[in-house]
Amino acid sequence: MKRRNFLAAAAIGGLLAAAGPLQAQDLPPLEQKDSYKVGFAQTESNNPWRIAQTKSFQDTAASCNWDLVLTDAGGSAAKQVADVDSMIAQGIDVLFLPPREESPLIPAVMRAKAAGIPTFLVDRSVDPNVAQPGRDYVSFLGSDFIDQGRRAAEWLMENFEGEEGVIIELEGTTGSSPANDRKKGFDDAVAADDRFTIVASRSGDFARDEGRRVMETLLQAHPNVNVVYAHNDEMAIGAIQALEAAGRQPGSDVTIVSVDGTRDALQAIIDGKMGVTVESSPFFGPLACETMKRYAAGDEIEPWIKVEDRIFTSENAADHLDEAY
Ligand code: GYE
Repeated sequence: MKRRNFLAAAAIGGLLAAAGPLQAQDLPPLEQKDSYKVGFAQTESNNPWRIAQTKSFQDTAASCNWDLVLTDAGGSAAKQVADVDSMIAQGIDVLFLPPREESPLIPAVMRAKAAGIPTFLVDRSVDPNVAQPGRDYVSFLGSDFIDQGRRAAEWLMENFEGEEGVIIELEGTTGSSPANDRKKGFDDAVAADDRFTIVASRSGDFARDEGRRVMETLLQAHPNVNVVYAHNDEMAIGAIQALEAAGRQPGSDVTIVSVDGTRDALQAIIDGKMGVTVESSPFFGPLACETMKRYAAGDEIEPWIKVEDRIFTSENAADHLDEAY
């Protein structure tokens, strides 16, 4: 390159750098075609929510004409990163990713973009201080987890009949966006009501067995607990098992509030053991298909496609049991 041209190029480069973050048009485009090779990198398959989500992607693969590349990270963020890398090597057209934790998956998101693969985060997000929709990935498809936590707290504050609420909180996977945000939404809301104290808050990794084990331990330290807030239904069911094994009566002497809307949770509500579960839908396949097609057609995609959630209590749980997973 001649020196003059080099200087001109350098000046333009400098201007671009000064203009700040890349713009939406810098996201990899998606060609319009009849069928796509689609990657879905699942986090783990040890709970009904994850299994229902995977099935939703598999069902959609048939109706949306996808050649689906499916992986299961078995509960390891490092494995999920490796899974995404292998999908990039296999030449997928588009990636749907539920990042198990907020930070470790960011390099994989960046590599997908660098390889020209448009990426949509589904159900979990990444640290917004580091990677952003419209720049590093196309969009986040998912629920408002802060609002879910707040709604669980609001139900508790309206329905709790005792004088003093002693709360044990079972957190989801450490470093995951739903665990961070469900905690914030709930904790901030109950902090405004001085009947309630959160005496312990510990991770049960969104898993039933871990929820049961953690609850067993915390029960010994806090035998006066009378409220459990679990970040998902699997841990709530684990907590119910631990409470019953200790001779307690979930639903009457301990109020249980949770998030998801699994079949077992709806049944526990019907049986009077659980008070409420705020819905968090796992059925992302159809939304993924529609959003991907809109992107390929050149539509502007919102940075956050928010999923609207219902709430299940003794008033409506039986009506939704058939559709539950
Ligand atoms: O609540 C939980 C699952 O990321 C929203 O992950 C999802 C959560 C869901 O393991 O059951």
